[in-house]
Amino acid sequence: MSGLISALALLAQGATANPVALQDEAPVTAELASTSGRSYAMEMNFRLRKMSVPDTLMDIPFYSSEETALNYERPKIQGYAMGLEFVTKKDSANGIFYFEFADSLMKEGYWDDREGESDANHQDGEWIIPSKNLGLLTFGANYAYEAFFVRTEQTHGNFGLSFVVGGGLGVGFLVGDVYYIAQGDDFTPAYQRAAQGDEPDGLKPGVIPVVPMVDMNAGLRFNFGDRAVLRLEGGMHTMLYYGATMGIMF
Ligand SMILES: [Ca+2]
Ligand SMILES: [Ca+2]
Repeated sequence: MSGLISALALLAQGATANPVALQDEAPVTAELASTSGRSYAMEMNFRLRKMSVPDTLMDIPFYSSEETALNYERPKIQGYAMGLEFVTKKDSANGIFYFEFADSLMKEGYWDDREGESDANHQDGEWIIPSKNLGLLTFGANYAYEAFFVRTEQTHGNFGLSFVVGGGLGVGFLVGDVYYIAQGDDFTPAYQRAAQGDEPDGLKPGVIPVVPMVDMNAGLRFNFGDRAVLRLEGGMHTMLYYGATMGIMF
């Protein structure tokens, strides 16, 4: 019985001692909260992404180089996007506003439109020539939900790790031009006309000057010292992409 009483006394002591201890720690907690656990934060980030259209998608309208059996590689639609982000954060919600330039790495080359198996024609394709400055100027807004694995409060403000997933919409403006050489009236294939130095027939019709940027993103977000931010992400940015975003929180 006396054991129980002394245990209760200890508990009572603890109960009175604890609020004091919490009060002592309160300024520290508040300080941490003001930096890492703060409900509002902003970021300025630089980002770099590799974008590409997968071959499996290009195989639908065009023959692959293996199928044409010509010595011309079908060009890959791909490029590097460099841009800036402004991010506002509140708890698990991230609002990401970006603008960027996606510089095309697509080479000139032969695009052979697909016909039915019985009437396959590998001579009627077009030679497509992108101008040097071809690219997309994009801007848009994304939402990202953040699930915390390690909060910076748990590592004395040194390090944080979370999973981010989200998406958004934007708009992309085509910069530069796309020219084409068609099969000649005398049925000279476009690749042969290009090889003999024929001038392009003109601007490729049907190239869309404005494209919607549709985003679906997933990745990891690292916090360092509660000032530096790094995100490694992949997903869809109208094309498939993977990339890194680095910046500062304030
Ligand atoms: Ca055709
Ligand atoms: Ca064809």
